[in-house]
Amino acid sequence: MRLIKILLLCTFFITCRSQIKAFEPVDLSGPWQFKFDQQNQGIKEKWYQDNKTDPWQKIKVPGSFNNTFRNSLWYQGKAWYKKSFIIPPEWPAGRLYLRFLGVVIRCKVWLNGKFLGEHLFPFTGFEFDISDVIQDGANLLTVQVDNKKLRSAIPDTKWNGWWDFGGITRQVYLEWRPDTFTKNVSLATAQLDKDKWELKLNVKTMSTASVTGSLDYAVEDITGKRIWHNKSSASFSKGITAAELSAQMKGIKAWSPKSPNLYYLKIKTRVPNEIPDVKRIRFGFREIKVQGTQIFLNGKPLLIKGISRHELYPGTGSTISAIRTKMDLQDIKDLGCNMIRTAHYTQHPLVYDLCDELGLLVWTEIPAWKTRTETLADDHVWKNYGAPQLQEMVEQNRNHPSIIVWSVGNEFSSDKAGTAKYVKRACNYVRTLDSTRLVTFASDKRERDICFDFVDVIAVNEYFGWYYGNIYDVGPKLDQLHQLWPGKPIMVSEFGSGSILGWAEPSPPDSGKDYSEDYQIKFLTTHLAQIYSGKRKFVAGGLIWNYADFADPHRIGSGHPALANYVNCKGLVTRNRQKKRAFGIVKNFYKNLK
Ligand code: ADA
Repeated sequence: MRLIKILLLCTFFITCRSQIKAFEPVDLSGPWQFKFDQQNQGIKEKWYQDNKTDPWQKIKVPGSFNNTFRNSLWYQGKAWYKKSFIIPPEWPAGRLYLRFLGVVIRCKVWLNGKFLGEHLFPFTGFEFDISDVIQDGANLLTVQVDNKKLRSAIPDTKWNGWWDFGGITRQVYLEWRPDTFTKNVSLATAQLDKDKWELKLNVKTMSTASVTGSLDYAVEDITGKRIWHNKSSASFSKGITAAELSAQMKGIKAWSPKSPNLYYLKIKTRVPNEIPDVKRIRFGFREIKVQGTQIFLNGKPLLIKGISRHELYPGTGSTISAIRTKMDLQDIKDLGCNMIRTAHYTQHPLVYDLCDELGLLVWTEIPAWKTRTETLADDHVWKNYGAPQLQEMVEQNRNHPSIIVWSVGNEFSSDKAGTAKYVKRACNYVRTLDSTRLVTFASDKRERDICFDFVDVIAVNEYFGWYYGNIYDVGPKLDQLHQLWPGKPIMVSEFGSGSILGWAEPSPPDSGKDYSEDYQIKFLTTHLAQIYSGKRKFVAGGLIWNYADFADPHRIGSGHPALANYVNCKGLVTRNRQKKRAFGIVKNFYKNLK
């Protein structure tokens, strides 16, 4: 009898486990059908309900149409994708969602001929509830993508600092969710004592009806040991119900680049007669703040040793494999860095996951790259592109302990009033979304900037000795900035020079665009020595431009080496990740930096 009971119990658990397992999202990656729409005929001819296969072509999702089809590298305009799918028959009643991780630049989405909605900017995710549109058998998903740059948008037509690879460049998932599920969790951690921390949660639950149930919270360490638990009954109203709670915990191991300790938050939403919803979020206990002219991480002064990394790789555009992403970030960690800048946009969720694991701090941003003043000051642009893009960047990535800086843009005219209007409202808006991180932007106006009052840390891009001045101007410039803004930390958010692998120059100059590896080494070592002189306590460190060479449409002519046409070659490694001599020099410098 006892054996039968054990067998029955095992069967029950295996069935339950397989059932929960069976509800994993369906990844719609793979072959889709594709058609360019240069004449913008698609909507008029209702391509969103075109079940024919001819004359559609095959394309891989995720990926870009610019590097899939011949002679399409420069294409900017409309293009259509479509895919048929069925709902897994084992999925029970509940809610069905389509989740996109990112499309470049804009898109409109239809399902079974019904318009679901649109997304107006690149590099952040979005989703649609398709529960009421889905049908038995095949469902036809069509997406109109448009990678034409617009003047009144963010990014705008000034964007030409990296290649515009258009398409469904990140994964698309089909997801089952119970009628009552956790839709959004924002967590924040604060240090109370050496190993005593506070965890604050704001949990938004979505429900299709007013129901009562319970919310079951637990925090576990990386071994699965439960360190905190809280269960409470809950009344969920139809739509969104917000719950806030905070808890203090002892014996916590903080997250830092040296010790990237991670924990799991589990939230189980139970409602009678429904399959429970279990949300599992990996996070870390980490605190970042500015005190005077220094940045403090977990109560200790932070010295940033960083580098920027574009999400670009030859042949795959901005769709980079998981293994390549991991190799890049491991390389950056081996370089001795403790921070990366995801210049100039919100990158694939895997980047932040890996930075959490490897112990790399992150500066992430929206692609307001040299955006025009009149565009940034425009209220319509703010409402449709600025605010929602900042909101998606923060809300989709805020639970990563690695992220410490939200940036509202790069090298716009922050010496002009119109831009100051944007910077002020963007920084303040980001703080309403998340008051636990630093907010700033990367300035190339430096001593002429009028927006530094709005930021937590002053960040300046400088190319002394490359575009202007000479390599020894950095120190005096930092001192000048400190005299103008004595109360804030300053960091150098970009510095770098171009080099061609194998080019040598026995006596490199002190300025000018010399593309030898020797000059890149001289440029970087002199800048690093001034940034990390140790004499300037107000300097929080720097972010080298850039980890790798990358596709850049405005790199041609005016002295740019022809063999590097359309390539920004300021990387420490080539596009294919071949190390240049500067990589070893920088590694040595960062490793010996105390
Ligand atoms: C600017 C810009 C970078 C890159 C750099 C360069 O600082 O922010 O995106 O274009 O110049 O390489 O010149």
